[in-house]
Amino acid sequence: MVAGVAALLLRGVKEDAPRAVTLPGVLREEAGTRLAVGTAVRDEPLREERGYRTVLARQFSSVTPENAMKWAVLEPERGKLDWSAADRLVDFAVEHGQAVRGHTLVWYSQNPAWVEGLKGAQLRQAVREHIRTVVGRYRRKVAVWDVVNEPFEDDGTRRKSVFQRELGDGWAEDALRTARTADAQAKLYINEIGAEAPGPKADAYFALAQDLLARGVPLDGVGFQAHFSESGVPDGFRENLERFAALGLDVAITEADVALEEPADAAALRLQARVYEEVARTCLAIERCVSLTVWGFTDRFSWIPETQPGRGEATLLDERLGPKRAFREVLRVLEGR
Ligand code: 9MR
Repeated sequence: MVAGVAALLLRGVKEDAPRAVTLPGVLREEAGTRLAVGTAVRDEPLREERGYRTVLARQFSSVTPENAMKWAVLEPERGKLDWSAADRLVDFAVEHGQAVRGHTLVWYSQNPAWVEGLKGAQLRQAVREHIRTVVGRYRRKVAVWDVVNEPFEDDGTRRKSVFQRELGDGWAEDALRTARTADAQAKLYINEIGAEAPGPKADAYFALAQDLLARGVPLDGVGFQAHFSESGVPDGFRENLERFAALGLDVAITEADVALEEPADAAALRLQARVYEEVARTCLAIERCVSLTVWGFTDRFSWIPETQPGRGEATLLDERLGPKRAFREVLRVLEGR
């Protein structure tokens, strides 16, 4: 017994890591083949927490590396690639029959310093090589790629980034075409934050999708992150997704969570459950909505408290991996589909 505990500690398992509790149902089973139910995954608990791994394997049919495939993580120094965290997740997914959403190839954030310093043609070459290398490595293992992430500002203009500055609007198209040369089968997506409801950003996003399709650029789907809060699901969410689906594209909810002011009381948790429910219902109502991914599945690991002090409790399970009302609601929606 004592030796067992010591062995766990030696392997780096946190003493206070929760065990997986029995949850009242299995999301991936209820969703069946209708849609993938996914989550963002962190490397640290994937390595260190058995309870986290157990819930991850059992509940979800799709996984997204929360950070492990970002350029700064993969290649902090030019030419020195570190695949360890990304490989760990891909191996886990293969072992548990899960799809992988590769996230993300070209994004304004989390780039290595050396990329931020490149100019013009050199940057174009580096981006192409990055995409070919990463997509090529995971061919047949990563089913879906967020090739282009968050290309717009809230006002619908192109987001300022090294790519936009050095390469102009064409970087998104170039990224998609390059990804297609590296993997003929993977579903290629653009993914956006805050474009859930009609408005300048969603309209610019729609115009981009239309334009790419009209010019024969390889594009299979559009992602809507769905980072929501107690203010609820914005009006027009469903209609907005439907117009993209009507273009012949798959749509996906890629990063759903519902941030609350801490500590959240029972009323806030009820409200949160309703928001999750509506997100799930919206996806099910749209035939082309092929996946519903949450941005972390336990309040123990979520970007919200780390970036929005005083807010949190945004996920389906509490810090001990116990079910919140939101989990039961999503389960109920999937059961009744
Ligand atoms: O959840 C991610 C967090 O751990 C990182 O620190 C952060 C870095 O910017 O990125 C977070 O994930 C983002 C995702 O990759 C793209 N959409 C917005 C997500 C939340 O910021």
